[in-house]
Amino acid sequence: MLKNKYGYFDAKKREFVITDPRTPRPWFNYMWNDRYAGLISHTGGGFSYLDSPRDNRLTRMRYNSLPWDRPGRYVMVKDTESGEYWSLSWAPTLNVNYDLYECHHGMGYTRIITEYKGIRGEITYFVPRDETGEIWKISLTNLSERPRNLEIYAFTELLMGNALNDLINQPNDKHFTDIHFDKESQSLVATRRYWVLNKKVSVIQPNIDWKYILQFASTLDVSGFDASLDTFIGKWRSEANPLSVETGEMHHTEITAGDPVAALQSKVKLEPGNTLDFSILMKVSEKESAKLSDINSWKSQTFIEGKLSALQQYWQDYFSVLQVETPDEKVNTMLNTWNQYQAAVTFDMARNSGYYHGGLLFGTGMRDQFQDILGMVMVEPERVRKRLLNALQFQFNDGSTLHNFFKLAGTGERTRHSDTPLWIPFGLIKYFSETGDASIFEETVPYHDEGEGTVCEHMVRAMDYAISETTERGLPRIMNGDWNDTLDHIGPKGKGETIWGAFFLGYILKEAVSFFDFRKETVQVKKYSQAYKTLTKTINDLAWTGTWYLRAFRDNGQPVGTPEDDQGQIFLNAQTWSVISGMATPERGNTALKSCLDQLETPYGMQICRPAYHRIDDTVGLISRCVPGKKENGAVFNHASAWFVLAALMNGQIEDAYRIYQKMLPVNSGTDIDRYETEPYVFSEYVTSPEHPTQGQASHSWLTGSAVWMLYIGYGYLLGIRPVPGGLLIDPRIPADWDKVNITRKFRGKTLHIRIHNPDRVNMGVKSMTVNGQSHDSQVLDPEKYDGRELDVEVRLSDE
Ligand code: IFM
Repeated sequence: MLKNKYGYFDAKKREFVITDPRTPRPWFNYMWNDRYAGLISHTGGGFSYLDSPRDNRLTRMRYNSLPWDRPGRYVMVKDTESGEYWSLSWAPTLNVNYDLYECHHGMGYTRIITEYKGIRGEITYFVPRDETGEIWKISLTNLSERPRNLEIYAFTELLMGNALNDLINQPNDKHFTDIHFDKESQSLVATRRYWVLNKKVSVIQPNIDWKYILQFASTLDVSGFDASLDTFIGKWRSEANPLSVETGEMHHTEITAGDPVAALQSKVKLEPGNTLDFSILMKVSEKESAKLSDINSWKSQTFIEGKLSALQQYWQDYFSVLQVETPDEKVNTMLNTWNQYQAAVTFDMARNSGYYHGGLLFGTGMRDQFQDILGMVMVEPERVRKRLLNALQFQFNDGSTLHNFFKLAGTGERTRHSDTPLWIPFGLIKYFSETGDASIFEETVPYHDEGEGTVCEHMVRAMDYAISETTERGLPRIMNGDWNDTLDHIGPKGKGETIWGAFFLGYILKEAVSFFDFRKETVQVKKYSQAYKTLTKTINDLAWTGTWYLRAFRDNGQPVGTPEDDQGQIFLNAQTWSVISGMATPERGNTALKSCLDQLETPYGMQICRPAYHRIDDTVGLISRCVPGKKENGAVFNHASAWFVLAALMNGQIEDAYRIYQKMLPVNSGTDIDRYETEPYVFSEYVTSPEHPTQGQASHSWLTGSAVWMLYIGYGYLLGIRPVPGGLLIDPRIPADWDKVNITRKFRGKTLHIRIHNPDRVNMGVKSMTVNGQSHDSQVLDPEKYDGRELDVEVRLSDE
């Protein structure tokens, strides 16, 4: 079993179980559906929102706060005999020593189990798949031998509206809250009498209502309530010791101004050995059509159980699309569960709503969105299709794009990052390769400024725009940065050039050529093949240093990333993409990757560049203002490190690729989890490199492009089962000591049971392949050519 000192993986239940709450950071999970989402830490901390974490936040979480993850969704139990009270999620009453504490972070739910003074509490937090609300499902068991009189307090701090405004204008914002207790539905009914929907910070406010009401209810009889944070918590106190809990007196405050809380009290008696099941409900409805009594239907145990099992069924179906069995338990754990799950989270949360991403600034990044489909597209292609069509609205007529957009505001920022438009063809071709759905290219989508075009036109405009934004000598202008956001001052005058961007453009051109070739569109094939050829020559003429490729040229023509530089000497992306794009000659590709291994390999993966910038360099940008060894300034930036794994696999350096892949797995962090700090079940954006005293420390977990890339590279290149326009390409590139791999993959309406045999212990080379017992000549399998829903695929590797 995989474990560390704070917990272990339960592979069967797909849970990470935390057994000691004193983790080095709060360890989070997500519970969400298409509209309603929440973060939940292993202590019950976190926040919820509807549609947009910036514009429509429901509950509050304070950033930069101590303790770390406050507030959250708390249920406290008080023993009326002793007066002692404790929380069912450890926080906020941290100092209690429980006889048992377990937090089970599972798929879309988090269950926290505690035992204290003979009372066992189990609280399961989840968001139903099809409701705008959340449920805290609770069981209390009396393990002691005497009857217990208990008071139960459930509470959460409300925000209701614009979270950015709440942060900067809370003393004024609190004049618009409105909460009362509805006797009929026995629920607290909360709303706000205005809604800030500005696209930026502004003193001008729109004259509109918050469109929703939020109801907070219990399935138990309510003996008291409070809507005012001040009266519930009391003066000079915190959520760790609320006055109302201490005194047992709720104030029944209904507020029309003030800081809002939703707090309910219930009183119960538990006989020895008895269990009481109840739930706390939070439901959001549109104000105009809301019927307060609707929450009553949520109160039945059947409803609650039904919603929980529907959620479990959803995830069971989700994982049935891809399951693997390799000799490496860590790879299995990541690919079968956590990596897929994290990919689903990034699909919906982008780089926006997390503990490290406050949900106020980024919205959905265009480039992130078109990459983040890589996991979800296998499972819910229709949802991905809709998402792609939606995102295309943020492309301009000339092919350029907004850099990011906000769901409710309907617009975002135009930052002129050079790579962003090119992720459009990237995502669309990947979508097509998975689904074979050519109809998407005929859909019409408006441009963000004027006019409209088919999806195919959108894609072509993105590429043509990128080709047109090249300098006289034919390299892409870096503009305000490329994938590396922090290389943002290399080309302020419009002359600076990106070498990584050139390889990326080359990769997209190559992909476009195969795509148009598949569609038999010869004009496009010719056009983009020519562009690829010309660009390949230009890069190789201008950017090769003899040992690796340069990263960029500044406005004044000075190169970035030369062997002579004493900082920012070598950049990983320029080397890896020289191979991924197929633009490096085999000799240069080998040399470039060897330079990466010599210069950039660390115990945690590959550094993004080295040496990190120790002096500020105004002609490079933010990268050099960040401390050395962290983030883009020389950390092991997992997204970029993943691309090394990809390049090495493509280059036939399988053992190197596998070594780096393994080093990057968060599961490995168990060896020194106190140093690593973040959740061991998901990738973090980066791990501090040896160039910083905190080396080995991870940060910005969950919302990172490495989630989808490590998944895609893992199943698509390492195990080598990869969608291409013509079907599924079978080209495993596995460690030589793996004798066999089994894969179940649903693909274009069929279930494929793939068995890879490696009797000669080689890394790669498909010697023979059979489908349903019949020999199959090509490595590309088109399942639509076969009858029946199940296909047995036998693959034999050999270097003969
Ligand atoms: O490429 C970006 C990404 O869009 C957001 N996180 C940081 C990456 C590197 O700068």
